[in-house]
Amino acid sequence: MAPSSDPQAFRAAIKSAKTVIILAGAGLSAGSGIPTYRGADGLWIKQDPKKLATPEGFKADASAIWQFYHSRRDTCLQAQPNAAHTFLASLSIPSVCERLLPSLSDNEKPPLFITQNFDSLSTRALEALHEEGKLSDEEIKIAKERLIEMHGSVFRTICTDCKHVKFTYDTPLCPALASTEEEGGDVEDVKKIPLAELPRCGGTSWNGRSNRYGSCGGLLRPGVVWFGEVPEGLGEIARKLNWAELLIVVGTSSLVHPAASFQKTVRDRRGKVAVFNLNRSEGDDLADFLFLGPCEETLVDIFQ
Ligand code: BV8
Ligand code: ZN
Repeated sequence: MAPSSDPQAFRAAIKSAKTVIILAGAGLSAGSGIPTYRGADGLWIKQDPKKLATPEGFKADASAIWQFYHSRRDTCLQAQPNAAHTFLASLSIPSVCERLLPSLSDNEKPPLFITQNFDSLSTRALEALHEEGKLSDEEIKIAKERLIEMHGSVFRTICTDCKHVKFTYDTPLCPALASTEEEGGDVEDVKKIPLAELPRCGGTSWNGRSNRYGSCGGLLRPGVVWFGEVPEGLGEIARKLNWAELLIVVGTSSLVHPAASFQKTVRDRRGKVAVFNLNRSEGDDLADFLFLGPCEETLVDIFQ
């Protein structure tokens, strides 16, 4: 049966669901000016993910990868959460959650929010509500626990030696990245930064070995999940998908696994799937609901 695009039917499903999970992809942040991956001007159309988004690529050319991620960090830093980020974050406000999702069981509030994006805009949308006093200290703590950035964050670094993980909005992460090429330049023609001048553990370029955790001088890597690496939070995600009565899928081509398999997992257990996308996407003909258009409009309108 073709997916329904009847807002009333969707609202009825939302109001009766005891467990709701949200899964987002790059389309959620498109409205904030962050390029998607596979659209006409997508990142993976212009660049080679094997060179830029794999551990092997990092071993082969850490300088090119750091320049690629440095420019993406800056793009994400300059971006602002859009209406869809803010709407999804507002589901963590108890009164909003109660009004829109009245059947959610207590331990399912707010709904689990899985994002494939590493731009941290969903985190920043929560922080904005907290600054506005719409989320208490306790509520934002719970909301952040219910947000799984399954592909990591571009604002995290991981030391390749001592494994220290650091979260920072600082930019550039080292002097050598300050004058890097603008995003979109071909990887081949970026300058070659010596390994010693790339981001190092403890923030200083390293001249002597030290085994101090967090300042060992080791080479840092971007804290994102590359192809061939295991995404984060899969244990909790698998447990929750088993019981999900409704999976809301926002702005993903549903081509990257394991996230691409979540729709089938929910449907196989008789849960419902609602897809919000600008265009048709993989598997959406099997969805129960399909709302085409920019999610920063469709997602917000449907709940009015
Ligand atoms: C793993 C970080 C083993 C780096 C990313 C099974 C079958 C086939 C392949 C595999 C498989 N299992 C594993 C694989 C290999 C691989 C994979 O899936 N390859 C695919 C591409 C063939 N997967 C992996 O390697 C994963 N690891 O499997 O480990 C394992 C797993 C489990 C347990 C044990 C071992 C790791 C995947 C993570 C890779 N890292 N990013 C970087 O990006 O720099 S992936 C990258 O793709 C991003 O994270 C992105 O979020 C993600 C998914 O892409 P989308 O978000 O969907 O973006 P896209 O551009 O494709 O689509 C955007 C959509 O938005 C479009 O539909 C568009 O229409 C829509 N849109 C646009 N504007 C709007 C909109 N919608 C609404 N409103 C708008 N305004
Ligand atoms: Zn270290």
